[in-house]
Amino acid sequence: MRKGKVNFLWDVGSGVGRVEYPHHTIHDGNWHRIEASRNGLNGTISVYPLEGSMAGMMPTPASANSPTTFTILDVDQNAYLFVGGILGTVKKADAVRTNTFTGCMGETFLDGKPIGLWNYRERHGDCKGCVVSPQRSDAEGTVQLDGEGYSAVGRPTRWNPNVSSVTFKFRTFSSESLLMYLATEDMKDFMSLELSEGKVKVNFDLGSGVGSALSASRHNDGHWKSLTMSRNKKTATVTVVDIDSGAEEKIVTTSQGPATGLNLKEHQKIYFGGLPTIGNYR
Ligand SMILES: [Ca+2]
Repeated sequence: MRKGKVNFLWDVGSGVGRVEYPHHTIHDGNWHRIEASRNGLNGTISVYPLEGSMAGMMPTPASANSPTTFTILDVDQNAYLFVGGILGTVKKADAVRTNTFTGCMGETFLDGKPIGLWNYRERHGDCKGCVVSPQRSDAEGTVQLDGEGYSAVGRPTRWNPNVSSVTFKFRTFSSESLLMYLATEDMKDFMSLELSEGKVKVNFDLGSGVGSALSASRHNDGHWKSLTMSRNKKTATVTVVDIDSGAEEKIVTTSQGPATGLNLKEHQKIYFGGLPTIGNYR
């Protein structure tokens, strides 16, 4: 960032290419999304304002070319990726003028792969990381939860206590989180879907004892997952599909005792992505 403007610099071995995004400054306290791509000698940068008066405005991408000859960026497994600053001990390209950053960053991707900003090898300064960064809203009828909020939906009007079916997508690096929760007023009947050490955990009780299962693999790898839970009386099946790879994991569990119905009343809510801080939960 130079005087609030985002600069993208690259060198594939034949000289520095540089492009500045000219249309917005980003040091206004609002969240922005920066997209930088390089194809051969050509570098392109776009800045999407996510908040403030320009929120939602589509960017006009800015491009430039670096000097000719080399077009391949040689990066191997020993290369470091620095985010928000460079260690003083590392030799940086002369063209890069700044080596620190003050502010918040989140939702970082390299070549389409998410980078967990708390999964670092070394850290300097007292930054604890930002828990929340805003999302661009996309499909209608979709709620995006960013780590602070939760969503409560009313029980569907037509409710068959003997069967449950729910599908949603999630994407997270968090190892412990609540994906879905519902319970009757007396808390005898309940159902929850959680991440525990990154593994998907289902728990439910229809009034006569718990059924519980935990996935073998972790699903907090920052990739989009599609989760489907379907219950027929005492048996619940949870399927988690990695949307990119298509890899599927299925867990099945049966609850104890004779009860077969999840007797949620019409006014009771189903929670996604967290719970209100006031209340009694099981
Ligand atoms: Ca029941």
